[in-house]
Amino acid sequence: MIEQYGWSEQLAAALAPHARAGHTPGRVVLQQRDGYLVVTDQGELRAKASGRLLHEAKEIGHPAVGDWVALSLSPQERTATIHAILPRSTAFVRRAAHSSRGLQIIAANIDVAFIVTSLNADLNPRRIQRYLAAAWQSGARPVVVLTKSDLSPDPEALAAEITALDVDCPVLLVSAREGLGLDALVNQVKPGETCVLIGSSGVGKSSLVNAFLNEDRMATQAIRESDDQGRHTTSHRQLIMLPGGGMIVDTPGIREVGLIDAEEGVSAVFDDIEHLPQDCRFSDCSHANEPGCAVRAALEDGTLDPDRWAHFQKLKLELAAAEEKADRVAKDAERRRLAALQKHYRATKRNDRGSRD
Ligand SMILES: Nc1nc2c(ncn2[C@@H]2O[C@H](COP(=O)(O)OP(=O)(O)OP(=O)(O)O)[C@@H](O)[C@H]2O)c(=O)[nH]1
Ligand SMILES: [Mg+2]
Ligand SMILES: [Zn+2]
Repeated sequence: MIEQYGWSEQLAAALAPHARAGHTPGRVVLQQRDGYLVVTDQGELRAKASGRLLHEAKEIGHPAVGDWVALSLSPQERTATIHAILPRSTAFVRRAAHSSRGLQIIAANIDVAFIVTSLNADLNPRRIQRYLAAAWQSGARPVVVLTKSDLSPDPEALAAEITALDVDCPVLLVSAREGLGLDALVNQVKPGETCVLIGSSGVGKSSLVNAFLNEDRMATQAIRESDDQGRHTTSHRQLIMLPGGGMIVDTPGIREVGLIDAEEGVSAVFDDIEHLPQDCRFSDCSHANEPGCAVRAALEDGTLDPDRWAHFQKLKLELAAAEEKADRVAKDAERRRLAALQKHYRATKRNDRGSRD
């Protein structure tokens, strides 16, 4: 059962110490206010986090949809307790609005991030870039998805506009309503892989899930006519098995893209590593050959896996590069917008003068 959800040897190794304590693995498929739904080899069970895990949540966040967890089961009641979160391969993170609540993981162990924007509204390159930076940093492969292609007179031109931003990832056009482009989207997700839909309310995320499933499983709702904004129809994050063997996480529309925090994403995955350098003797330690380096000590005594350390350093570099790039692209777009405005302004002034003369 859990193999279908992407259970791997690596995860089995991570579970081993918990298995010795009698715990079994499961994957979080639904997160609600009062608890979770997890899939296990015993089927789907309601679950709650243990008190100790809640205590640790400040550091690594609460269990999130997509997380692999170690559970104790109480099969009679069809419930379970989550005792530990297995190390995440990727995580989409944002700072909770109330900072006391710490990190909020939008989804964990995501392979592909669909950055969803709808063609009935103005394309916002800056927003797309910020989502992309967050996606790269989460560790997932991003794909830009332009929805409601049926509402645009020239969807290909808009897709070309985004591709021209040098986004370095596929840009796909879809229409859930007309069933266009759906296969190309599903083909991005291999069996056992998990993708997430990230985007504002009303762009058509749940409609896409329904189109993939060929049934109205998720609630959808028309956007407001006054301002084209969505109505925040989806209220929970949920992981759904697709017919092709991949999985998809539907999420509530994100109100504020700035809240997706790329840097925190790295922290949520590499929590243990991030704190290590604090133990180095020198605060500016480069972990190369300084004496009293905690990182090298951990590498030598085997507590820090060299591959994980290398991956962490690579992500840190990419984070810096992605932020710089997002910044540059946003400034570029802003300059072009102002230039166009100026041109328009000069032209109207000329016309005004023309009509007065
Ligand atoms: N014309 C057209 N309308 C679409 C398409 N996809 C979705 N819609 C409409 O857009 C509206 C919003 O769709 P949802 O799927 O509820 O959007 P959502 O992104 O899940 O929104 P939240 O759950 O609030 O985040 C609905 O009225 C859909 O019928 C499409 O391909 N073409
Ligand atoms: Mg929805
Ligand atoms: Zn060091």
